[in-house]
Amino acid sequence: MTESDPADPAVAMRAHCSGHVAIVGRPNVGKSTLLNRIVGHKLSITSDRPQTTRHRIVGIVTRPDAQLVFIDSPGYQTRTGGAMNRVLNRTAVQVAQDADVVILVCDGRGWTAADERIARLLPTDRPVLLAINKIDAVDDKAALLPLVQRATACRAFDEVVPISAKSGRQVPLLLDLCAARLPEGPPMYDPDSLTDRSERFLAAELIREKLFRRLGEEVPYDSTVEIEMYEELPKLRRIHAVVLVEREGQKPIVLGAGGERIKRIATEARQDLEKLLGCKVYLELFVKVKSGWAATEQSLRAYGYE
Ligand SMILES: Nc1nc2c(ncn2[C@@H]2O[C@H](COP(=O)(O)OP(=O)(O)OP(=O)(O)O)[C@@H](O)[C@H]2O)c(=O)[nH]1
Ligand SMILES: [Mg+2]
Repeated sequence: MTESDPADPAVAMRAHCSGHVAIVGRPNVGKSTLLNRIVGHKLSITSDRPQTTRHRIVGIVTRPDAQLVFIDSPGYQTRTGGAMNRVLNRTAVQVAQDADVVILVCDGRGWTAADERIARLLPTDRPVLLAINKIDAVDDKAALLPLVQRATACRAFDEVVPISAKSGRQVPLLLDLCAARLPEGPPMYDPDSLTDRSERFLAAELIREKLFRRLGEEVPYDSTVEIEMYEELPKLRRIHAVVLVEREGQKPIVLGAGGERIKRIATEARQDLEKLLGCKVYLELFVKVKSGWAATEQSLRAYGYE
């Protein structure tokens, strides 16, 4: 492990570096889990369902020698789809194009045709690192060798690093390999900043995470969350939020029997938010039907999807 030590003369002599590191890959490989592990806070929502992330999420790491600005992206869809898929794919490609360094994340349990298509889409004029994630779930480590061979057959990688975003294994090494490839420059953000996203945005995202974790098949994909009121008081946040669903029949699913499911969703989101913000949160959650909220790129923009 090559964690940087500011007392090390080689590190002390290097000029300060800063830049953007894109985290890209197909859905569900652990990109958001990796971002959260790197930053040490839950900034990006995660679930065991594909297409959980819908926005670019910034996570900032400030060290004595470098400031690394990581950008989590929506999982790149290789099947064709509607307006949401187009918007998500555009974001994923843009994130890689705007970065100084790219981390392509794949699942150590197998390299797929979807991984290959994404690998070929990535820029060829800047460093691309392959992070083989979920190695905690790979019993036979020898099976990683054919995966590396298949991955490197479709493009060159600057480094190949097996990691576990879940346990944190080899994540410090990945961080150092990224830092070593950033251009010289001063910090871009205040050293205390963790993200460029507002509390209001993070609150909506944490609620959306609970929809993904608590609701069955299609409802999370047909939902979004809007913050109707966000009041910032000393050591307290008062929030009114609405879960928007596509169809009338989805409303009782979100509510659950006697409103028990929405209550649980609100409680879990509130607890996560209190942990992230370090203050008390009052959260009131409602559900409304808004047909067609995701039908077109224009309507998606109205709900904050770039
Ligand atoms: N065993 C294991 N599971 C992991 C690891 N990293 C992530 N996961 C799990 O993989 C699932 C997907 O993780 P996410 O971080 O949401 O994946 P993602 O790539 O951001 O997914 P999208 O946003 O949908 O593209 C979750 O159930 C995670 O807990 C890991 O290192 N080991
Ligand atoms: Mg994600």
